Amino acid sequence: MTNQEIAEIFERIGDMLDILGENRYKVLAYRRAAENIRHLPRDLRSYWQAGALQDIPGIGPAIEEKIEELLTTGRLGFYERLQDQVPVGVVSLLQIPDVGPKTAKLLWERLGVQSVAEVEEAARAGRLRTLPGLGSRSEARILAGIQALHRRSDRIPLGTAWPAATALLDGLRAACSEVVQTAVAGSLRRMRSTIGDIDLLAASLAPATVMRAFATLPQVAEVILSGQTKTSVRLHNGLQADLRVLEPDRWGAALQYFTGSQTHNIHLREMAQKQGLSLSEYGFKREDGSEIRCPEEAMVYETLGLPWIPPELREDRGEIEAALAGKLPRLVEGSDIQGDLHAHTDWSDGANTLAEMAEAARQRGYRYLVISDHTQGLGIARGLSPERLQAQRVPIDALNAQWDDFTLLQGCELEIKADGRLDFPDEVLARLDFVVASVHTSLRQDPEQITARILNAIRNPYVDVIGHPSGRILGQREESAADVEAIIQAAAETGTALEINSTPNRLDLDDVHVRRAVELGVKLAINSDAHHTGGLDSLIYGLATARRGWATAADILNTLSLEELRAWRQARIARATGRAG
Ligand code: DGT
Ligand code: CA
Ligand code: CA
Ligand code: ZN
Repeated sequence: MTNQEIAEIFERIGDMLDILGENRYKVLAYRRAAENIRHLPRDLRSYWQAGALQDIPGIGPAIEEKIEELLTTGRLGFYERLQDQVPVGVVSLLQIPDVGPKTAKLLWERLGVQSVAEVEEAARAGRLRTLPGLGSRSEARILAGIQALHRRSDRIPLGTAWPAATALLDGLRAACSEVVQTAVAGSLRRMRSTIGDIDLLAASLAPATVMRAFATLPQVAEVILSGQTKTSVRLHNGLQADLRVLEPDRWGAALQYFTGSQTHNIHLREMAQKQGLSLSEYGFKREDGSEIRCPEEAMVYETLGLPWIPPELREDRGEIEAALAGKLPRLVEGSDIQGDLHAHTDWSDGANTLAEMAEAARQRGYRYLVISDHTQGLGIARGLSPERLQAQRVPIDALNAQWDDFTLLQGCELEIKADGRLDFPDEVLARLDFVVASVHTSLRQDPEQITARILNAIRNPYVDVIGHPSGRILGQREESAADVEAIIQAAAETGTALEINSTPNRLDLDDVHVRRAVELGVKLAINSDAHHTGGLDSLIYGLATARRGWATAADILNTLSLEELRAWRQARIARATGRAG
């Protein structure tokens, strides 16, 4: 059994217990075990053989016993008994956005439905609205959720694929001395928010040796296809990865070709044809059959009379025209980032202390970190009252006395309440160094209602940034109905910044909205929204999203120095309060 299959069983056990109304902690324990097994770098069996199952976070004696049963017999009695109580089809209803365990149970018990298709049929027949607690609005929402489900593919988040790909290439270089060069290609190199499969390249004069080394890496669960220049494998974590091996003097051409996107490549090929050249993954061919090999990627572009184009822009969204006109943007880079404007601590729902978060930010070379714990309105995240917020100032000041190269700023992640009011009055917000305002509840309101809530926050003089404006969770929750265009326009008027939340399953704003914000001169904040020290590293995904949206350092708020950042807030407040202050 693969890790993926075992993880799925535990995931399903969690869902079944949830539908049966079991204890919350028990449900969470199974989900956590599933999540950790899913992301293991090696075969679960090897942990078991080493007697190290309980070293995996979230695996205690009860779950260890179940893993053993699965690995030795391929079956699990506990799971089979649960299936007698809850049909698998009922569990599948949980895939529908907005259908939780309570609703799934209700639909099953009252209507007897046991599949998404049956729910869809019942909704179309108007039978959902008759159930207690559901109305015609819920019915429409569930129907819309089913539509979204049909559109959804099984693409994986960038934040899952990127570390897996990097580890594979590290492993390959370590395992095989015949490898001259390696690179990530495909949508992953373009840093799309979701990835279909992982594309890897290696340059070598001994392709067969490299392929063999690749196929036997510990992450590999099975070889799907093995050809002369390409090997496709499935990893223990369920992802598919393709490795192509090529001659070093064709490296640039192959890297360019396999980075894509396909539409970008088609556009380049048309340009080549006009010059009497044909372009493929092997390089250029002239009409007389002679070759132009490209050991470097830039040579492909150079041959076509273009400057090198950053991979994040290669979607044929005007980058080739901009390159021809000498108008490619100088995209923001990691080294431009001076600090992070959104992080949580154990004062609300974060895992680490103020001191630990500060030290982690400082180690990453930042000059400042905004502590933005949740406010009281978000009860489930242990949101802070104005009093606790004031108390938090004391340790922050004490920590700041220790450094002269780094500053903790006190902020909050201000709850935008369901009725549109903000969680704190202006005088509390005025005392803070920085304010991120976000919507976390009632995300399914009508477009007018939810847009009005966010616009109200944008117009507050003390709100600096709107956090994760669209509310999407990749693979789980569609964007809210909020009118993002209206939000961007309002932000342009008030000078409020919008967040690019870097949490891998958010990436919100997305690249397309980022580009629109850049067009209208709106400042963007690339924030980690870290809930533990390691979470700070997610910033690379937000940075990539900013780059895919054509953002330069000047478009990004957290490229400012500490002094500039403080001045930026003060100037905005002064302007918004009519220069009274
Ligand atoms: P994905 O995997 O769906 O996230 O998207 P990509 O862009 O990684 O697509 P993939 O994995 O099918 O192929 C990787 C790149 O290789 C793609 O961006 C362009 C290039 N490529 C692969 N097959 C073809 C093809 O048949 N025609 C063209 N023009 N390009 C191809
Ligand atoms: Ca791919
Ligand atoms: Ca591929
Ligand atoms: Zn947050």
